[in-house]
Amino acid sequence: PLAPAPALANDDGAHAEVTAGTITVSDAWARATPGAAKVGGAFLTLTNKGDADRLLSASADVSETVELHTHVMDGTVMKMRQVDAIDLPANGSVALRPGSFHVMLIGLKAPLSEGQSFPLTLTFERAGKATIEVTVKAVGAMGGADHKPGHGAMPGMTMPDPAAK
Ligand SMILES: [Cu+2]
Repeated sequence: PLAPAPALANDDGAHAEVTAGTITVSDAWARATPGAAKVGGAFLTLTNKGDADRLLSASADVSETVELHTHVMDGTVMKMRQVDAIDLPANGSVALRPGSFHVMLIGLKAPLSEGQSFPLTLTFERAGKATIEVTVKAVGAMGGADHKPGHGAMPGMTMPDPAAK
């Protein structure tokens, strides 16, 4: 007789990735927020092994509102803008990352602190819903947590050389 297949260790509630239909959601993280900040950003990777789909919305309990945003150049200034949906090409992938598409958490009920995690539910037009656990990483991770432009490296800053005479 056939031995039963070993159970896959993927049902423990702490998924590094989740799937909905043909879509895999992975690498979900958010930036820790300084105490007074009321907005935060969450980022993740969407991989689609089927027909084109669209991410229509996201929801989480950590903030009052959750929006889908992108960054656009307005002249020389990078601004963020809400989008109705994020297109997911057939057999393609889309990265939500700082400076590009992201999930915007507006009206945070409490600061996001490093090491914490929270569930984020994504709704796709075809694939339906997927809930992934978002891990909060350090404040300094890749850019400004409050989406203000100009959070790059400080220009022209040099350290005095203590060995100089
Ligand atoms: Cu935003």
